[in-house]
Amino acid sequence: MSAPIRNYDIAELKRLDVAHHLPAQADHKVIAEMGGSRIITRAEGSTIYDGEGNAILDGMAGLWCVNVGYGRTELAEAAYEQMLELPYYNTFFKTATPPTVKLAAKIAEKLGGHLTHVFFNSSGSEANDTVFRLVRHYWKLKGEPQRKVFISRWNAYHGSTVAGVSLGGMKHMHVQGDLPVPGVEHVMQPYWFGEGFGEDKAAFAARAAQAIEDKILEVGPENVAAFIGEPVQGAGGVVIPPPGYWPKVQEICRKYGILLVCDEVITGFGRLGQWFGHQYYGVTPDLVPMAKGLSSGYLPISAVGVADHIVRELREKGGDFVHGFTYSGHPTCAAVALKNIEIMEREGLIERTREDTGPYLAEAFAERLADHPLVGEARSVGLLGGVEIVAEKGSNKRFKGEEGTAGPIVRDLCIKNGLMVRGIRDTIVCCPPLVITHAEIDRLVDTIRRSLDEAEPILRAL
Ligand code: PXG
Repeated sequence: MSAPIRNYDIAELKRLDVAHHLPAQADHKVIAEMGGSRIITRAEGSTIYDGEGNAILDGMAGLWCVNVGYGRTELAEAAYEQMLELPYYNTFFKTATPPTVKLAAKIAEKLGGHLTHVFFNSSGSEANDTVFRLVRHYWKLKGEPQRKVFISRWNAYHGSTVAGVSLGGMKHMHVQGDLPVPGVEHVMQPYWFGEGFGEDKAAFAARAAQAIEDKILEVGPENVAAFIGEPVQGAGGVVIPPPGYWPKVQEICRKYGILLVCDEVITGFGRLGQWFGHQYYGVTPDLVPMAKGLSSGYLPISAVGVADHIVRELREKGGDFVHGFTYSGHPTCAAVALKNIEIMEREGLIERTREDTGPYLAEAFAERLADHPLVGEARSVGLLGGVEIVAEKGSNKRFKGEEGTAGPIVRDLCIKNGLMVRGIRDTIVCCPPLVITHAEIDRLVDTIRRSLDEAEPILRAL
C-alpha cells in the first residue's frame, strides 16, 4: 500500500536545513553553498523520490540497510501494534520484553552453531563499542588482562563513535578526535585491485592474511585480544577479499587463541546471499556485530551475536557487565526487526539474492560494464557491487594520478541520471534493496554505463 503523497514546501525545508541542521558525515560548507540538502520525501520498493519530483533508483538501499525495500505496511503495523501495547521498556532492571527475547532467539537461530546469545544496541557503532568492552572484559575474566590489543585493517569501517573510529581504519577519520585510542593496531586490507594488482590472487590473499600473523607476533600473541574485520568491506569501497583469505584469517586467530569478530553491519541479513557474510566465507566468528538489515533501517536497532564460551565466562564468573544503553533491546525496534526477518523468510529474499538477483547483477557487470574503457574492474558478491574507474584500461592507474578524482564525477552523473550510488574514492559502489528486480538491475547497470560515457570526455580533459 502506498503512503499518501504530501506536499512539502521544499524551498522552506532547504532553508531550515541550512539554518538549523548539521547533516551526518557532511561538508557543511558545501551543503550551505548548495542551498540545503536534497530533500527525500518518500519511497516505494527500490525507488526514492525527492522534493523536486525526481524518482531515483536507490542503488544504496538507503545507507546499505533497506534490505526489504520501502513501503512495507507490515513493518509500520508491527511498530504501531507494539507501541500501543508497550512502546518502551528497558533491560536494566532484571526485565525484558516479549519482542526482545524472541528476536534474540531468532538471531541466534540464524547465526547457528556456538553463537547462542545476543546483546542489543541501537546502531552499528554501538554494537562495536559493545564488542570493544565485552572483549576486554572477557579476557580479564579469563585471567589474561594483558590481552587488550585489537587488530583491524586499514580502510575498515566500524562506526563513528570513539571505539568505532578507533577500530576502523579510515585515516581521515582518525585525524578528527585524535584517534585511535591505545590498543588498536592496523594491518593491510585484502584489496587486490588497489594493493595487489597484477599479483596472483591466491598469493595476495595469503600475503594479506599473513600481515595479521606478522602483527600478532610483533605485538606478542599474549597481548592480542581480537581480530575484527568486515566479511566484505562496504564503506571502504566494496573490497571483496580473494578466495582463501577468510579461512586463513580464521586459522591464524585459532592458532593464537585470538577472538574473531566479523562485523556484519552491512553483510548481515542476506546481502551476500546467506544470512551472514561469515557463512558465505565458511568461517565461524566468536562475536558478530550487526545492524542495518536487521530492521531494514525502518527503526534503529543493532545486536552483537556472542559465542557460548564467552557467555559461559560471564555467567560463571558473575558480576555486572556494566555496559548497555537506554534503548538496548527496545521492544518496538525489536518487533519491527522480527517482522522484517519474517518477510525475508517468507519471500525467500536470501535465496533470491544467492540464486537469482546476485548472479544476474554479476552477469550484467561482466557483460555490460567490464569492457567499458574507464572500467578497471567490475566486481560483485550477492547484491553488493563495486566498479573501479581507471584512466588506462588494463591498469589500476587513476585520473591525474590521484585517487578520488573520477569517483565523485561519475557518482554525480549517476544521481543526475536517476540512480543513487556512492563514489568511494574511484569506486562506484552499489548495494540495492534485496527486492530489486531484473529490470531495475538492468537500469542500475545501464545508468552506470551511461554515466561513465558522459564522464569520459570530462575526465580525459582534466
Ligand atoms: N560497521 C560497519 C561494517 C558499517 O558499515 C557501522 C559499523 C556503523 O554503523 P552505524 O549504525 O553506527 O552507522 C557501519 C556503518 C558510508 C557509510 O559512507 C557506511 C556506514 C555508515 C555511514 C556511512 O558508506 N556503515
